[in-house]
Amino acid sequence: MTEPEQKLSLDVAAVAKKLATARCVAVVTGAGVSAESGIRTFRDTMEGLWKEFDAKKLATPEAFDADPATVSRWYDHRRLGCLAAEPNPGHLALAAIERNITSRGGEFHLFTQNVDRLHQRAMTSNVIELHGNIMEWRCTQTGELILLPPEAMTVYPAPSPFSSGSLLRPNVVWFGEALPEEALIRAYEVFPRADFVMTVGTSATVYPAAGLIELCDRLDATRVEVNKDATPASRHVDYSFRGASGDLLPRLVRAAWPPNG
Ligand code: BJW
Repeated sequence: MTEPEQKLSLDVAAVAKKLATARCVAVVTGAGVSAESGIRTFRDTMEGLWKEFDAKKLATPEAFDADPATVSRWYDHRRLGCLAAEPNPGHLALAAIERNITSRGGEFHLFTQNVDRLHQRAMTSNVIELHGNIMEWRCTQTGELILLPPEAMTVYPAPSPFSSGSLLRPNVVWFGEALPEEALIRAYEVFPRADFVMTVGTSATVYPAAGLIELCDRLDATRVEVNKDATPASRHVDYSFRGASGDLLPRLVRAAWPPNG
């Protein structure tokens, strides 16, 4: 075994030991977790017909007001991509962590910035959506929600069935919009008291999600990052694992709860 591999094994074993005895686990995930399901990360999302657009400019209320047809078409395109995708070993490992922690009376909270619903489809129960989800759309006038059928919309932008003259927009949180209040209240309640916090597959550049891991107050807490690259969160953690979440998270689960252990 090379020296870096040896260090990784030792670190995984040390983190797994902490994880296996944690009482309250809080995780924040981002687009990197879904990359191995074939969903492009937010900052790498533009391909094909969308190459000339900038995701950061489309994900705003101003963009929707200026050009609702283009923004609706982009989100519908992404919604169909999410529906066609399947949870990957990273999603499944997080669901396994939840099962192991809660089966012995611990708490597990998964805060996700992802709008793709893959954590729920991987059977994680306690998923808190920080940025909404792309499957539901809402009336711009009344706020009523509708779960769209699994095929492309017929017209962009889609008229709202709830209020004449209004439109449907994706039920996601755009730049400059407030996150769901209940989700933030939960995050500000859970992170300070968690004894194991982990950030996975996020560039940790979009607030307030990027700051959640820093809310962890306990001196005895274990702070972990799993990401292909270094991020601003890397300097706030005890362990920064560099690699794919679909490899590293299952490895952590196997070390924490060995199959024959
Ligand atoms: C892998 C991998 C693999 C790849 N394995 N890893 C404080 C300071 C400065 C600015 C602000 C601040 N507070 C608020 C702001 C403004 C703003 C903000 O943060 N701006 C920054 C750009 C500076 N925040 C907001 O506007 C938020 N609202 C707000 O604060 O409201 C206040 C308010 C209060 C009251 C009334 C009104 C307002 C809202 C933020 C909403 C963000 N929405 C989006 C779009 C959602 C819909 C959509 O998907 O289109 O959410 S933006 C986009 O970024 C999306 C993502 O959830 C989010 C985070 O991206 P993520 O998940 O980190 O993805 P990437 O692509 O950036 O990174 C992927 C990572 O994975 C990379 O690191 C890869 O290396 C890694 N990776 N493959 C492991 N296999």
